[in-house]
Amino acid sequence: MTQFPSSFLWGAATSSFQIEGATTTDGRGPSIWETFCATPGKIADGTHGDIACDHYHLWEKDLDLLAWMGVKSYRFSIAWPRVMPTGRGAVNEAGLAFYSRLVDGLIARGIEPMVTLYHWDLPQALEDEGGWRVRSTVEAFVAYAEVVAKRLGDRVKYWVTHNEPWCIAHLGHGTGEQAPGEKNIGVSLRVAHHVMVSHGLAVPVIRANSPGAIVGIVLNLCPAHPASQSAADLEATRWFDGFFNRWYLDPIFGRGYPADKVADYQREGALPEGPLPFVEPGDMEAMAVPTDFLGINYYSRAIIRDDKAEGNLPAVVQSTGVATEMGWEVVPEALEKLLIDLRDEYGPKSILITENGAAYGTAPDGAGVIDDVERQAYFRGHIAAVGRARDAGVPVDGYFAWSLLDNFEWAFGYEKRFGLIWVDYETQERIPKQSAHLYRDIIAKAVAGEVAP
Ligand code: IFM
Repeated sequence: MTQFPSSFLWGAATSSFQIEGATTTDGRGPSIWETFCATPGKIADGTHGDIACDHYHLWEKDLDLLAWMGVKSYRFSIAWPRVMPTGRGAVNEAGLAFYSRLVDGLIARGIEPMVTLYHWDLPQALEDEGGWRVRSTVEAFVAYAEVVAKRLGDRVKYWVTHNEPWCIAHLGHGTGEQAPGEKNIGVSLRVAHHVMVSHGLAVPVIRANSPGAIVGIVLNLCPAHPASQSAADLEATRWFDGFFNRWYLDPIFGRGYPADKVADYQREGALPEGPLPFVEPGDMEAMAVPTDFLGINYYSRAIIRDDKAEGNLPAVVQSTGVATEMGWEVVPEALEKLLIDLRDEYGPKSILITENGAAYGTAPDGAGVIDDVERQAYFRGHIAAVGRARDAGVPVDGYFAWSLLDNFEWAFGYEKRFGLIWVDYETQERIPKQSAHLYRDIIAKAVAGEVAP
């Protein structure tokens, strides 16, 4: 039980492709996600984002829901192909005007906008030129960031360059589970590098065009807990932690790429021996650009077991057995530990939990009530964990629930529902779930200076 300060940034988050729909409206160009959705077998339920939550048309209704919940901030992303239909060059005024209206609508409701520049919807035209595999996309991203910052920077203070570089790189180019669907670990490392360099180069451009900007990057982190203290499990944990977390944290905090992981990737054939082929002079400095906050998306932890090690010690860390419909274990304590570990290891000056939430399909009952008890427990537990980390001195300054709305959950299509608000995809009706009522109460209490949750 914690008292959150009145300055604490309570929010909710979404992303453009997951909610907007209107993929061909008002001059928007195609993105890699339309191409991916059109590829048979890629999306579990065979759907696409063409309509999604039709937020492009229903945005005022959605902003009213945010205001009703009492959030102080709304984190949304800009669809690059809406602003620059072919990724570079010509700017689509209608696309920019949409986001300008959205920002004005938020401000009119007393809600602080937080803009994410890249949440995965790369213009297809850039992908056709090599996408994140090639250096020219770094330049294109910086130019795009400048266009958006110039237009919105007078009213937007909070900026996120990229959402979850691990997903962009690994799921998009390593396993191919997400767009553009390539399966090559070596390529995924090159992509990760370009994404992080583009972050570094965009930060000063955003600052130059948005007075007083508060800028950061968002990493999805998955704390790795060894199943036992055996050498094998500890080694496997090192491997996983380097692959998922340190590959991104270390360069951003000025440490360069972790040497143990470079050696792993060289041994495994994903990288050649010698200097990293994709690193150009100045890159490591660019990636380490000082930022104002570190954004963390936390959903679950991983228990790491080397199943192949002969005579391994018995596992002592067991799953809680409680998982969301994504199969992700529910462990709020792991978020608390992650925050403390990050403070001790990297010392970020400010942390924002930019996403945290749970997929459960709880539907309206006969009376139209959606009593999503598991999601309510998830939010209560994780917000309490954030509070404990704050009490322990970790500078966590905000928390954004994922997600405002049920939406297009990438390769899972519409099968997984993360929303505080239920969306009926046939009628586009929105119904606040009981978790939305809970979140509203938590925010109201915290803002009133009472102990929450
Ligand atoms: O829906 C995604 C979001 O786009 C990025 N972070 C994780 C969420 C849940 O999978």
